[in-house]
Amino acid sequence: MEAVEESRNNRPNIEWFRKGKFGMFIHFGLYSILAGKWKGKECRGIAEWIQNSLDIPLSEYKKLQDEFNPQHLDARYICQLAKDAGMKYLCLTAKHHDGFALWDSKVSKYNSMNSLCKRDIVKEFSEACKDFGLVYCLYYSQAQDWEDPNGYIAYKDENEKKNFRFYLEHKCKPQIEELLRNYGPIGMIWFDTPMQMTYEEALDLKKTVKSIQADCLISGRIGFGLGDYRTTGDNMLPNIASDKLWELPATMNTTWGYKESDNNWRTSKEILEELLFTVSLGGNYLLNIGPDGSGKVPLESVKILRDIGSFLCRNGDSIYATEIQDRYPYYQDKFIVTGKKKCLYLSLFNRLEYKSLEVFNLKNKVKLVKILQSGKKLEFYDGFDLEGHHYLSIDLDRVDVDYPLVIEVEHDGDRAEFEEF
Ligand code: H79
Repeated sequence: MEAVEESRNNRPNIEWFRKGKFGMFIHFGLYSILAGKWKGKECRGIAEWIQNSLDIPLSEYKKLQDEFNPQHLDARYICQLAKDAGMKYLCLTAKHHDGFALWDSKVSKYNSMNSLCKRDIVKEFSEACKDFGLVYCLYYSQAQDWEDPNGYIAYKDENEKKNFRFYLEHKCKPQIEELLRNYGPIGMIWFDTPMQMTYEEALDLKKTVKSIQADCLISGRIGFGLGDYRTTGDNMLPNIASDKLWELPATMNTTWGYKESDNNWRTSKEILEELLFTVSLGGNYLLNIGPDGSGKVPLESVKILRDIGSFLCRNGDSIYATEIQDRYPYYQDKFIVTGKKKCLYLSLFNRLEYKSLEVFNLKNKVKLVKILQSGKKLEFYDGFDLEGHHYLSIDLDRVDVDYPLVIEVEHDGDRAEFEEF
């Protein structure tokens, strides 16, 4: 590890992550074929866990390999979708907990090249990402492997009997090496569920990654604080800001892998608001799609991505390359604050009751206020309420406004500063 610590490896290139803010997560694998159902039984919760949650015998689940033929899975189509949605990076489940690899792995025969379709899906996405200018990232479940006799299985209580070291040396590390050597630059490896891996094992894995691609970021879920950035819990939006690198992985409905019965779609507005809120707290947003067994992206997901894209192509300045600002001192749901040097963005998702917006306690001297997407200038003035509190008042009267609406406030500071209440 010394070599790693002394080289620049501990300071990988993080610019793309800091500036990009928004990425696409793709959960795809054998489980996508089952769509949340096996022998007429519906699985509980997230569908990529179906083998585990319905106790499907491995011998049965493995048979899916002979059916795996996602004819409609088109890496270029998905990259185009991501790009049009305003996403800057893409993270594919190279290997999820079930152990099935989506590439031509020499380490284990349990892979897509040995399936009906004989395709190297990791390669297809690496080429498409390159063409579309997306940073390519890979999810790899490092501790759980429900196919390897020595991989861990959560909630089944037989992990003590396993020779995890053997799995680490003979499957996990060699597969990580394949992924990092054969598919071009990888932006990050998204490890997940370290379970009872030890510090030494996690460090060993980190060293493996960094010795091959020093710039490859490692997700917080490698454990022991060894990641290059932190990951919140799945779908867990923090309520404090942090300037350290972090990311929120989120779903559009309530599953990651495709589940036919899951129609709990969130609205585009809810998701967009969460994206903006995450960015305002200093984080990145990794939004998931789960293509079905044939490789089709659910229509609802496509619609959501298009809505977000249509907002971001006009209002992208409110997220990309923004830096953390002072927190607005009051809890309110009128606007979300993001910004960068000399620029503050107020994103409004809900129709205002009165056609003026009050921003309290702003210390910076305001020079100009305009609607971001049209450049239309807005009247503004300094006001004081009857208690003497200062506010910036922005006049939206006589302005046709469409929500969501982003207002850009030009000021004189390096960042927006708010006085405490
Ligand atoms: O890849 C996605 C999830 O599969 C993975 N993280 C995201 C990014 C994840 N790994 N573990 N968990 C999530 C925790 C999962 C717990 C549960 Fe269950 C699985 C709850 C419901 C399904 C176990 C099986 C408990 C009930 C059924």
